[in-house]
Amino acid sequence: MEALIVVDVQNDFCPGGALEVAEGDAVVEPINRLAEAAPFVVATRDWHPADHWSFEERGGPWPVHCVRGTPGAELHPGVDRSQIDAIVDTGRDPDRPGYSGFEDTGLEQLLREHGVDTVHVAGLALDYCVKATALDAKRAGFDVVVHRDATRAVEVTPGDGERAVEELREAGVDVVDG
Ligand code: VGL
Ligand code: ZN
Repeated sequence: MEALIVVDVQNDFCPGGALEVAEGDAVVEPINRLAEAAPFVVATRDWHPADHWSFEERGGPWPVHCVRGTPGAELHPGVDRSQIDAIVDTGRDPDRPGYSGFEDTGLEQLLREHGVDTVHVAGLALDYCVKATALDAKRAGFDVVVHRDATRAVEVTPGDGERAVEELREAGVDVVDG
């Protein structure tokens, strides 16, 4: 059984958002196509309290983004809701990293309940939440495929996207085009 995890395709990570990823919205169409082919689709949302550790005002690396319940935290309007079977909210603890869709969410159990053995991963951002989610999926024992063209990287430092791909491959994650 295969599942697709759509990571954090939210307004704040798309052009015009609070933590804009270059071409972030370019993942929407390829993800809708992947979702059509996937029997089980989980969308994650970065879903922070207003005092999350990662915000600059608490000394963290990021501007305020994806505060739960705000328009910036909504899924991009182009994401086909009818394909999504479950939504998993991440980064809810003010003091925990919260990059991975598997951290404190019950996602692993949800996938197991659905008989999932292979996990496809796409979304935003390749060098943070996509990477962390794919690595945790692999550690949990799933076969993992990351769809490169259905992701974009933040690239705080240029090359972070390609370094993420290398790290994923070293961990045994299959990174494919498309
Ligand atoms: C993410 C930075 C901060 C992500 C979330 O979804 O990759 N990146 N919060
Ligand atoms: Zn975040």
